[in-house]
Amino acid sequence: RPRVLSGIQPTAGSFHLGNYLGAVRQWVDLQETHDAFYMVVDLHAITLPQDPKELRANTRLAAAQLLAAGLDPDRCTLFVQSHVPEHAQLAWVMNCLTGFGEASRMTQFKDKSARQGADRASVGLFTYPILQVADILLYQANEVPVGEDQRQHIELTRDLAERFNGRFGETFTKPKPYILKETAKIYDLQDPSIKMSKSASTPKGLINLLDEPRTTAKKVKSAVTDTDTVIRYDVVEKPGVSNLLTIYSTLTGADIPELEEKYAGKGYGALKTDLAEVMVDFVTPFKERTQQYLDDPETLDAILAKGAEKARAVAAETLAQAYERVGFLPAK
Ligand code: AQP
Repeated sequence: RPRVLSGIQPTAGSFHLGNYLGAVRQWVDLQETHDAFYMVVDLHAITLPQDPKELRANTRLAAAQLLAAGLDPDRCTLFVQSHVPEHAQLAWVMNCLTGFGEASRMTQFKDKSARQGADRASVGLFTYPILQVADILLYQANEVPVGEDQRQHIELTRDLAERFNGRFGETFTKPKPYILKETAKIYDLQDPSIKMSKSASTPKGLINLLDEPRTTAKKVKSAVTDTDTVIRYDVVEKPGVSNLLTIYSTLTGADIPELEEKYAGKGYGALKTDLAEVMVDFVTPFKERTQQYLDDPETLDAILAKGAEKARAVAAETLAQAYERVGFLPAK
């Protein structure tokens, strides 16, 4: 089976709809066909300041949401990044192979550090894509299911795999991004020119899966569309409506032309009312299932411990090989 690896940050508490449609949903599907490794990336989370208690609680919460979304610990390996120390260890080697200018070109760093104020951004935020390189290469992943915003980091991973292999001998698999065109970028409901994001979206533009379902319905109903009334998929002329159609189509399985036909002549109100209902039907059981996992932290921690053990077996082997190739003296 080909292998996939991906991760999600525990920082926001609730996952948002962009995280789910852009990434997590694909993770659930891929566990059926791939040898799948998924992790809650707490090392990445501390690139921005975190309250320790909240970070710990949010890490469990992220794992609970992944299980609620449909990850099955018997079909995939689910773990917490800091439980596998090899991530930080390989990251150091990768840091030393990356050019400063190369790292400076990462657009996510530019965006996030600009938002923070350049002086306050940490060195960790700067090298975060390189930790991500290590995350992926440790598992020799063939594919990495992510949203469009991560494409540049997968490119960097490919470059560094090639560089390491060229310099030290064939060691790492060169991974490919797994990005579904339709859901690669879910947009903010109030400003469909930007991606839905926990840090850049306003509360009304961001659908948190753990919000009260009533709140979610309200946000869908007040989504920005345009002054026209025609329901047509057209990302350039009608970004707001197109975003709603994408969400509707992915959550229900109805294809977009079918939806255009269904709502022909009906106006935006009808589309939004129905989509609000679809969303409520989706988030209500999701929220309940998440709570069930949170109510039983022992089971949750046991799942994560078993996942870490499985992940470590793979990661330790890759790291040992990389360390040997680099020329580190083996410890006796
Ligand atoms: N709007 C989106 N559309 C499609 N995919 C998205 N992803 C995030 N936003 C969208 C994908 O979700 C996965 C997890 O991302 P993350 O751990 O980077 O989550 P995050 O940082 O919490 O996501 P945000 O909201 O994008 O955070 P900020 O605002 O900090 O940048 C990834 O695969 C990502 O592509």
